[in-house]
Amino acid sequence: MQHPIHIHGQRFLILSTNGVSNDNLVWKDTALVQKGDTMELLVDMENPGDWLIHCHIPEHMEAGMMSQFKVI
Ligand SMILES: [Cu+2]
Repeated sequence: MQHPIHIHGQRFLILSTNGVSNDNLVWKDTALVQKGDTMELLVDMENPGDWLIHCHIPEHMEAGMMSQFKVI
């Protein structure tokens, strides 16, 4: 199972996956996270407001893969 994790209102770089540095740094709003993976992100929090981070798969969102954050 994989999870397309989406962050609303901001952009981010994937710095590493499972401790392995990413040499192809590009701004994203969604990352495809494989089962058991750990990603290190650098999030550009320049867009104020109340935002969501969630998995794009509806069943996963309903199961709780969703959270809110505020940028002030
Ligand atoms: Cu998911």
